[in-house]
Amino acid sequence: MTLEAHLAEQQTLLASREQARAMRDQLGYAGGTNLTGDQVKKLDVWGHEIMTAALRKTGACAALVSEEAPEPIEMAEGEGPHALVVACDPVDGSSNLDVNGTVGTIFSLRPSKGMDPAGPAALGPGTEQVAAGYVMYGPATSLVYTAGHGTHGFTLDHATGQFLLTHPNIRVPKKGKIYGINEGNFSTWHPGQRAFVEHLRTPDKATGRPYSLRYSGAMVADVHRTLLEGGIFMYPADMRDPAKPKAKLRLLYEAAPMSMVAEQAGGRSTTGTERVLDIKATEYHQRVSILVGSPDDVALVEEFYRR
Ligand code: AFP
Repeated sequence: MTLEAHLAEQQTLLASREQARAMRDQLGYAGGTNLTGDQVKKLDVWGHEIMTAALRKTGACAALVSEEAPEPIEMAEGEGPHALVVACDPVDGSSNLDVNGTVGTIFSLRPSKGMDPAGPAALGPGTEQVAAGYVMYGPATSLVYTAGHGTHGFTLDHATGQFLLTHPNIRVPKKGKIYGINEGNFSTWHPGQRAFVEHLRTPDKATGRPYSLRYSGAMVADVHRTLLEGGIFMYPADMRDPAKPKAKLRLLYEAAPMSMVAEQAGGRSTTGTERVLDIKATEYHQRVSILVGSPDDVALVEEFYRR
């Protein structure tokens, strides 16, 4: 090899290393924590900015409650009906970003009720949502949503840029054989929650046990699987101090929209003792327990909480 050829080869190698580093850093940690104490990734910030700009452009939105902003972002200026308040987790499952795992975007729409400022219209029970859904960025990009008349799934066709209706009227199986939960937190759970998971792990042919465990770290991916295959996804509260249960997932832009999607597909969603959609949000970043999935599996976990 000549010296020139060797130098050219080294330069190409260096350029591709730079490019690779830039791509890797795009997924990396941006520094700081968000309101709910989670590490903020660059894509979280980017997702929030894209969502804000896009909603502003529509003229449909009066305010946005985003995981990445402490207070609602008012957007009543400009033309348009501004009749909706949107709550959104722009990048749900962001701890998956560094390992190229599945993430999603969750959204919830409520009427703005003519309120000015409109942000407070996002508070109240989840039954006030007029539509909800999520986008999942997996091997394919899926959009699943409900406007109160069933839950429907679309898949992005990259060739045309269109979302095609691939899963009309999704129905959650009555009972499943998969559960999803962060079992590392086992010792902090409500006794009924612990007994339920012990139950699912105990072999019994007649009732289809043991269940299999699947957990991705992104609620969007775990709920999506649960909608299609049945079973139950759970993020129960930390009950170390029973007087002060500490939940992790956010009511307005995680639990309420996913509960509406699940219920519209024939599933159920509970905190263990209460229907999630009946819980009145009093704070924008309120947290709540959620156990969501097949109606029979959710009924059974509620029974364990009552025992
Ligand atoms: P982020 O949206 O901050 O990445 O959190 C993801 C999430 O809210 C939800 O999508 C997951 O189910 C859950 O948290 C995972 O939490 P653990 O890492 O505690 O299991």
